[in-house]
Amino acid sequence: MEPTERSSDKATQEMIALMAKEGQQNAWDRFQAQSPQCGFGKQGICCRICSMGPCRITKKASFGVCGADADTIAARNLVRMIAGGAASHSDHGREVAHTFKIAVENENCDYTIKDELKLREVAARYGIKVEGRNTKEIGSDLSDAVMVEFGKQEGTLLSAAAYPPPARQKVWEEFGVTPRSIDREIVEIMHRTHIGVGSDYKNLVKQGIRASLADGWGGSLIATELSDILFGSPWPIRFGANLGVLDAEQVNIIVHGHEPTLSDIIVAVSQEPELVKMAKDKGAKGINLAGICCTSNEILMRHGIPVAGNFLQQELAVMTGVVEVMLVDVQCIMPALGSLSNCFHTKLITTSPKCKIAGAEHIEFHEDRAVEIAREIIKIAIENFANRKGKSKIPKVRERGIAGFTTENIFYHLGGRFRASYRPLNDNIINGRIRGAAGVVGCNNPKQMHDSGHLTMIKELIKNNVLVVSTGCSAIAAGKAGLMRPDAAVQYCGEGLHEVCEAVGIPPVLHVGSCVDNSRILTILSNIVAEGGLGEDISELPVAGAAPEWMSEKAISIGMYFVASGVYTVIAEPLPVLGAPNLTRYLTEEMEKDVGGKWAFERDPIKAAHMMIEHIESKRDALGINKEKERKLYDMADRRALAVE
Ligand code: BF8
Repeated sequence: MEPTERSSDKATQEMIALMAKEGQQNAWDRFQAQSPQCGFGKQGICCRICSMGPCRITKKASFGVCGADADTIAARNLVRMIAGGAASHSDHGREVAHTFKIAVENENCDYTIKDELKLREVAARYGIKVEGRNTKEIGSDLSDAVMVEFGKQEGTLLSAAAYPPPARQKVWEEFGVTPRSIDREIVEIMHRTHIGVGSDYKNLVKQGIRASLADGWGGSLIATELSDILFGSPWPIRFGANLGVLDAEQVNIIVHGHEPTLSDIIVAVSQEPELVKMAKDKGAKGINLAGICCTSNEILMRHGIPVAGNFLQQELAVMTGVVEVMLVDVQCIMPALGSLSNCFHTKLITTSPKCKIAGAEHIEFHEDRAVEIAREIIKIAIENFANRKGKSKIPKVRERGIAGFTTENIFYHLGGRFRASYRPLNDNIINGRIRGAAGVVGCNNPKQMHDSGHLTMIKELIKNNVLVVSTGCSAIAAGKAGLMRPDAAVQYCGEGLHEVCEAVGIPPVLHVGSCVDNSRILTILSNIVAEGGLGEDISELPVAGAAPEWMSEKAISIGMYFVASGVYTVIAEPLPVLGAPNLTRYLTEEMEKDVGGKWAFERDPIKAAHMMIEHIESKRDALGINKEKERKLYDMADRRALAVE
C-alpha cells in the first residue's frame, strides 16, 4: 500500500515512506502482516472464557461447549471490552483524585489548587457546603466524597444525580441502569461474564451500559473536573500541530499517554532558567516540549503545548531522529516503541508502575517528588541531545489552531462575557442557523486511512451547518488539518454556521480535550437541556456522536455511555457483534426504546455524516423547530435594510 493510501496527513505520508526506505516497521505494516484477520474474532463469536474452549460459532456448531450461543458469547465479549475501557478511564480518574487529595492535605506540595471557582462549583454539586469555608476545607470534603464514588457499597453515584437532566436520570432508574459505584460496575461485568453466570444477552448488555455510565458520568467526569481544579480550567489558546512542531535545534521531549499529573509538572519546570542554560551548554537552543495522544491534549488545552501527532504518529515521531526523550504514562502506547527507540538515540521512559515496556527505562513517578522527578527526566533529555545519530528528518508540516473549549467557557463565547449562558446556542439551534451539534471523537485505526475518516466526516457536518465538538485523536486530526482555525468557517461551513462562528470568533470545530474529557460533551448536553427550548432530555436534542476511526476498548465504553445517555452514535468499524444477529439488532435498533439512543455502523464517512444529519433533522422535526426552516435567514443586506427602517 502506498503512503498516500495509508494516511491523508502529509507529514505522516512522508514518514511512512521514510520508514519503508529505512526498513523500519510501523503499525500499517504489522496490520498488513496480520491480514486477513480472524473472522470469528471480528464477529465476536469466539469464546475463550473457560478452558473447555476456545469455542467458536460456526454453521456446524451453533453453541459453545457450555451451551452459550452467538448472542451470549458476543455480548460477554462486548461488555468485557466495556469493562476494559471504563476501568482505564476510571483508574485515570482515581490517579487524579489521589493527586488532588495530596494537594489539599499538604501545604508544601508540588501541586496546588489552580481553579478555586471550579472547586466551589463542583463541591456544591456534590452537596458540600461552600459558603464561609476555605479552599482546604472544601477541597478536603470534595476529596473524601469523590474517593467514595469509586468503591461505595450503598446507593448510587452522586455525580450521576448531580449532572444529567432529571428526565435522563428517570430513564436510567426505570430501566435499572443507574450506576452504583465505579469499581463495582466493572467488577460486576467480570463476574457476570464468568462461565456459567448470565447468558441473556440483553441482561449482559444492561450491565455494560451501567458500567459505561459509571465511566462517563463517574470516572471520566471526575478526571476532568479534578484536573481542571488542580491544573487550571482550559481557556481558548493557540497551538501548533503535527510533526513539524519538533525542532532540530532544541532538546525535544515528547509526552505521550493520558494522565496530566506528571506532564503538567514537566511543562512547569521545562523552562526553568537553570535547565535551559544546561541545554544551551550542550549546544541546543532550548528545550522543546510536544505531545502525542491524550497527555498531549491535556497540556495543549491548558498550556498551548504543541501536539506532535495522534495515535498512529507515535512511531513516526521517533523516526524523526530528534526526540531525546519520549516520556509515557498509560494507555495507547504501542509496545513497538520499545524496540524502535532502541534503533535511535531516543530514550523511551515509562513512569507508571502500571505500564512497563520492554526496551524502556523506568523512572517511577511519585506525586510527593513530582518536581524533582520532572527535573531528573529533563536532564536525561538534555544529556541525550549529544547522542543524536544522523540528520534530522522532521517533516516541514505544521498547522495552527485554537483549543481550550470547555462546558463552562463555551457559553462565554456564545453568549458574550456579560451574557454568559447557553441561550444564544439554543436560540441558534432553534432558529436553524445551527442545525445541531455532533461529537466527533476517538482514535486512529490502520483499517481506515489515517485521519481521513475524521476529516471527511467533520467537513461534511460543518458544511451542513452542524457544529462539531471533538476530543482525543479526532481533535488532533482536526487541528492538524486547520479545522480549528477560526477562518476555517469561511472555507468549510454552511452559511448559518459560518455566520455564527464569525459573529463569536470561534472555529467550527471545538477542541474540548482528551478522551476522559468526553465528559465535557455530556455536561454541555446537560446545559443545553437545562437552558430550555430543546426538550427535557438529552435524547430529544438534535445531536449525534461518531468515532470514525475508533480502535480502543475505551472508545466502546464512550460510545455506550453516549448511546445510554440518549445520543445516536455512528462508528466506522462495526462493534465485534455481527456474528450475533439478535445482539446486533438490539444495539442498532431496539436499544433506543430502552435508553433513547442507539448505535450505527458505517465505514463511509460521508454516508455516516448524512445518517447523523438525518437523525438531527428528525429530532428537529420532533421538537417542532423545523417550521423555522421556512423563515428567511437574513443576510447583511437585509439587516442593513431593517436597520434603516
Ligand atoms: O484516549 S482517541 S487512540 S489516545 S483511545 Fe487512544 Fe483512541 Fe487516541 Fe486518548 Ni482515546
